[in-house]
Amino acid sequence: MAESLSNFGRCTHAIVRDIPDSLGKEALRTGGGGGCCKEQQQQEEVVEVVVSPVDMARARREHDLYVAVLRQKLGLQVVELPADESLPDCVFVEDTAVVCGDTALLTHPGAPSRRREVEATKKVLEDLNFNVVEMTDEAATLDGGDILFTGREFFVGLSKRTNQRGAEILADVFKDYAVSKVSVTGTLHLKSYCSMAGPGLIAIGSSEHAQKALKIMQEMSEHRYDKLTLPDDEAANCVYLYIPSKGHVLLHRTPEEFPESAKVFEKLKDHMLIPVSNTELAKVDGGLTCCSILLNKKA
Ligand code: M3B
Repeated sequence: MAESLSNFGRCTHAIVRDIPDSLGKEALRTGGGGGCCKEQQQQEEVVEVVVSPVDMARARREHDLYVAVLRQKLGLQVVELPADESLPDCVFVEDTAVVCGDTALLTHPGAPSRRREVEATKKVLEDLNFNVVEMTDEAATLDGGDILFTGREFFVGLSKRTNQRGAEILADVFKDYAVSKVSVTGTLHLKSYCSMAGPGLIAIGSSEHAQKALKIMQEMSEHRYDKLTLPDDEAANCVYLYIPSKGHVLLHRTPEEFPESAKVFEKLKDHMLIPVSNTELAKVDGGLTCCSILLNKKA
């Protein structure tokens, strides 16, 4: 059944995962170096390849704060999975499942090195009694970072990580919703430059790539969305939640990281704004949405 729009952003539980030591050297990155695959190095127009090392202690402090916001500040039941050293990207749980209502589609991540990340997510979702569907077609690939659910429909980014077959399977599983495909250019995932900032409100970056994607989404949709344009693409990846006791809540990148974008967020008067810094995981292409799977479990 289609979720009611008034439920958009409601959530009771979150799945997060600890950062393994292996992230620093082995996590995949598009910015060159480390785990960057050949295919990416050839396709990506890397103008300048500067590999900044991840400060692991700082990465963990930032991640702990993110988890504390979800657990203490917002009162969610947070399931914290242990890190797996053999899965350097495992902190980015968003990519392992797409959950809408009580159905959870486990993904088949585009990067082979990330496929086993799904196992731990599967276990949690089964324990929480979600209707869990697996993507068994080996030819299908899909990363949760390419899925934008607006409350009314899905947009699926076709990227280096998500393919047509993956998008078809998602459309099959979430039959109540329209599913439209958007090509992702210039970055890793669709949500590398957009996300939902509220019901009917799309946060979007200012780059040409981001604006092009927005235009395609608007053209394909039967709905009208409001937009929140952020000067920085990275800042357009924010986490919206609706918490009955607090109202509209938005986790967004800090003024220290993105001063101009923070000013735009600060104009949102109906939201409880929570700045969260993510300087370290950003070096391996991680944003705020990447680090959790948000669930709404009805009593
Ligand atoms: C990032 C995975 C990085 C792997 C998330 C969405 C956009 C800015 N090294 N995964 N889901 N990307 O984030």
